[in-house]
Amino acid sequence: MPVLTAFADSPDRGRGLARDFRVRWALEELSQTSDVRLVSFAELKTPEYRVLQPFGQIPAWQEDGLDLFESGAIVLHLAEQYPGLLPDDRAGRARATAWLFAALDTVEPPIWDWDLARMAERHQPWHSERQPMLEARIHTRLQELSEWLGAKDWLEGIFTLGDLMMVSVLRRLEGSGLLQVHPSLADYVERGQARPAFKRAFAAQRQLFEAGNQRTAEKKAEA
Ligand code: GTB
Repeated sequence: MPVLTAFADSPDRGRGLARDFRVRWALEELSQTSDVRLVSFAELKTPEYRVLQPFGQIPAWQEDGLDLFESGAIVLHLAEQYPGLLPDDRAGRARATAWLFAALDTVEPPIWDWDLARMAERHQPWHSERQPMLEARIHTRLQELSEWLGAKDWLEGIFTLGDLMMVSVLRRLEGSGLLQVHPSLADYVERGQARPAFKRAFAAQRQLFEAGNQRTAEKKAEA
């Protein structure tokens, strides 16, 4: 059985926002399973773990004869092996892969910069001045993306790994109100989250998170 690593104590508090979730969702879309190995922050930084993931991060993937890291690479690797996330034709596969990269390399960076600023820099004196610029960068990308999407359900008409990654990236804006400025993208994310595979992956990670909470509560009660 392949093994996927995930946070033992996820700061996303069971909302499926850490990057292991996109792999879990892909596995469900492809009707595949894996074990999940929960890793503490301390373990992530050990030399043993860095053999698997050089940057000391989740997710990492282990299967017979292959250790892999980077959520995009793992999703692409899985989609190339099992039907469900890549079109059959060569051009369709290339277009879907382009959207995977667009999600990770064009849309995610401004979202990540904004979120990191909210989390790590909010007490800095310049934070409130910088935030509108970071939000404007996000809106530029969201506007461009919504123009491309138009009245389509999915970026290339049918659901592909590009949509799986784009929806995963946009979910990071949950609760910020930024996505709602672009109603067609809010609907797009809703459509992604309504997929049965998404729901199964979400429920599974939530169950694991709650089991972890339960264990922590029991340990506290014993102490
Ligand atoms: N490019 C890599 C990939 O896509 O696989 C990036 C992996 C990555 O950023 N992993 C993060 C990590 O391991 C977790 S997902 N961080 C620990 C470290 O660097 O020491 C990022 C993340 C964290 C928390 C939330 N959250 O709380 O909502 C969401 C996403």
